Amino acid sequence: MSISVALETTLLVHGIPVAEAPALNRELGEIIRANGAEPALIGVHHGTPVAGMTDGQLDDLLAADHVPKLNSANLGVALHGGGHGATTVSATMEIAAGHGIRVFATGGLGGVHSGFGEHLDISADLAAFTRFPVAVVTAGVKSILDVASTREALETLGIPVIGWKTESFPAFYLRETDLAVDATFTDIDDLAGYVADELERTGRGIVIANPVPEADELARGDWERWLAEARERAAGAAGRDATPALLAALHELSGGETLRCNLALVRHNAAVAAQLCKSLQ
Ligand code: PSU
Ligand code: MN
Repeated sequence: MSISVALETTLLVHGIPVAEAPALNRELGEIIRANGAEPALIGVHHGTPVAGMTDGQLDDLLAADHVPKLNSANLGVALHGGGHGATTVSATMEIAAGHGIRVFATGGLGGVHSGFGEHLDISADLAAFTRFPVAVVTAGVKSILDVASTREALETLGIPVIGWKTESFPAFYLRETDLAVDATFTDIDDLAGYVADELERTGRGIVIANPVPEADELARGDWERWLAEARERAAGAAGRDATPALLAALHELSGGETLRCNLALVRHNAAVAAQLCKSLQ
């Protein structure tokens, strides 16, 4: 089995300020190596899907104008067009699976949006779990979403939602919701045994929900205030622009508190993903 832990480029290119991206990428690589695995940053560079982007390739994406955000729908178009592209969870899972990579660390999954008018907006991230055999370590779904509807959608799609040391389905900036996981694991070798069997048995993906560390969680009251303001500020953004616009508005309105929390939970996910990857060897 692959010794690599996948990382995604959308988080770096569209999810945090560009100036923070090279340092976060380096740090995630160090965390993954310190926990016994190898990092593989996934993205599209000059029309080539890359699993294991170099610092120079990431710099090219960060310096380019309008790098498209790729999911399973527009990944092939970007490969055909020959430009750069930042992969979201779905496209990263697709490329990871093609390279035999079984573990992927991200921040938060996309899901069912709320507060954007009357039409549905459901991330391609969810359906990707029904197609690509990758275990994705995530701090739950971004709490900018309709978290309860997202949990139901995961259930509808038959996607296993596993809690790492938690019985509650976490919501990114918040450790707990009143929603449940399908099972809770507290031992990494036990988790690896289940993951290996499940990936092999089904050929589909698994959500590994890993709550943000206690010290980095946001206060619920602050969070609710910032979210309400950010929703107003990002109201003009729709479709693929919605998530980056909301995250950027939150980072600004919170004076960097949501960004600090976001970085902390991604680091934590990288550590757990690397431990899982090591135990899978
Ligand atoms: N996690 C983060 N920040 C992000 C994302 C995840 O901490 O920016 C990205 C992921 O790439 C995820 C995407 O797949 O947001 C979801 O976007 P959408 O809602 O448009 O599907
Ligand atoms: Mn969408």
